[in-house]
Amino acid sequence: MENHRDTIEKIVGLMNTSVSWLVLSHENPDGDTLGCGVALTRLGTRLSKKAIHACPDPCPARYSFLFDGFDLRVPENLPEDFPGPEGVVICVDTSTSARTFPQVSSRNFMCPLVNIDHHADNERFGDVVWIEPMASATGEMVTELISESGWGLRKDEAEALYTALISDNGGFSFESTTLKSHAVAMTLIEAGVSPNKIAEELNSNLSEGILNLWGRAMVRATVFADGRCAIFWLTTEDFSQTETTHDATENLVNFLLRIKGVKMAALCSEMPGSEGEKRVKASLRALAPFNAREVAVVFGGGGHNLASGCVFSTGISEVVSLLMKEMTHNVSGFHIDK
Ligand SMILES: [Mn+2]
Repeated sequence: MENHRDTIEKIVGLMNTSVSWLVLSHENPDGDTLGCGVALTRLGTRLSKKAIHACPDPCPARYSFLFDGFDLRVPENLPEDFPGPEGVVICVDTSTSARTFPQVSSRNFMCPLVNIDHHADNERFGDVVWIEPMASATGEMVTELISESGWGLRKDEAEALYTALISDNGGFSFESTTLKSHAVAMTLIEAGVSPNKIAEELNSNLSEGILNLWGRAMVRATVFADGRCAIFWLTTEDFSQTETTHDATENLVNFLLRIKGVKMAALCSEMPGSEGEKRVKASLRALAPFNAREVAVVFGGGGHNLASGCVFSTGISEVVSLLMKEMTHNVSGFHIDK
């Protein structure tokens, strides 16, 4: 197997020789994919590349502070002539090509495609593929890439990467956090990041509507499977009546893991579907050694062992009971010391 340093060298070489970079974030973007995208496009612009950052969905309000003076393009489809034969396409934090623009699946580019990600189930699309399942965020990897490159790291780039890092590892609190996560933070703080400033940007940006939405979920919190699992849900009416959108639920599911004894949690939310048809998205979280991905996979989803998701086209009450059954089944095989 190829050494990861060789892969980094290959990616740095490609980025150096390319005149244009197209950086792609995944659908329903989170802090990790957006932070990495912002850092790379700012870096590209600093290196006199033509750098564009695009995403199939708009940026949630809580990450808008990252985009001061820089654009996130949200096109229906990517321009056909960009980045062109002398360019490079870089997908960040994107486990499957279906989670980004259709051109990635159809390989409709005249230039190489680089895939940088930390999802263990990444389908390894692209010409140069770098996957580190041990990284707590793709931001960890992009920081390493830039550190190895000799390009230096400007403060605003480091702030975007620090945002990526802490939004994916829960401010160094998740199981995925390692010594390396902290070493990367040191690199970013050395480049001028104020941890307090970024934490404030991320944490102190709620609205009355978001609190009301969360309240609706929380009053429905249901503990089951001998206290090991918990679930709650939100309907389209909950979103419309609180004037919120689905991105107000990012990390909401983690609240359930704060119930003492709960090892696996799920949030089910109704999403607006086409032609009035309802879709339900489930976000699952687990504490090791429990495995949220195993449950998501049963319903055609995927993700990390401790954070996964799946989408249903059945009604929400059916989704809740299906998940309760599967989660109960999944955790019942475990015997853990209390
Ligand atoms: Mn990530």
